[in-house]
Amino acid sequence: MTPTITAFAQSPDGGRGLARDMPVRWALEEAGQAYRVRFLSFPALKEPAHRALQPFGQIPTYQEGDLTLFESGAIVLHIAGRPGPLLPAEPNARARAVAWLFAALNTVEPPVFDRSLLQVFEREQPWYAQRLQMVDARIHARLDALAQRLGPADWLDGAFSAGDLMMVAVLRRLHASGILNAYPTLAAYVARGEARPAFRRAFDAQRAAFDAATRENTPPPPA
Ligand code: GTB
Repeated sequence: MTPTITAFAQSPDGGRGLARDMPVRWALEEAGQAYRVRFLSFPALKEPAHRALQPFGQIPTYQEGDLTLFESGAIVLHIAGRPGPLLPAEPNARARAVAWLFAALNTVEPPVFDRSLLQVFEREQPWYAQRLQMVDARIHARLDALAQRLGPADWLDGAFSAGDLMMVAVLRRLHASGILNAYPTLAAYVARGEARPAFRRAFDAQRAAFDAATRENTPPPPA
């Protein structure tokens, strides 16, 4: 059965693939699984019909037969659970790949996401610059440790896994900040993830959806 995921009807990221449907799309592409996308407006996210699928009124969700899932990490893990390139078969290696997925979401992402929120919602506050400095220091502490662990390797633990997929998805949020420039090995790691054909397909699909929504919402020029 073809799964259906949800995504923003017009993502506020401007088609940069930064919303959380992106790791889900990427995982589906890596798994060679066809999928459909249901696009939702911001008001529709908060309707009871969507909250029945996602209690917090957010994207993404995943529906396949009688399974409904929310939380991008849980969805990626579910997709990765099938035989395929996202989780190694050997139990210990598999457990370590899952640990990296949690590290991406639970340890690296919090300060990265904090930075995005700060920039969007608190830019006008008198303490903005000071707080940005603090958040950046927390990001650097995480990236120092991550770069140290990655070393010269291509991926975090042997072959590419769902852990790398989620870590790259999180680190991509830092592109606009320039912070990754201080970490050439992490920048190369992100570029390796973004060069994967499955990433490209996922990225192009979300960009095409964004472009189509933009065309639809742009009034025609006056005759
Ligand atoms: N923990 C949940 C998960 O991982 O699935 C979090 C889901 C989540 O944060 N969803 C966001 C959402 O639906 C979209 S991805 N927000 C609407 C709402 O809460 O009302 C977060 C996001 C949004 C926008 C950008 N951007 O513009 O760059 C990037 C990321």
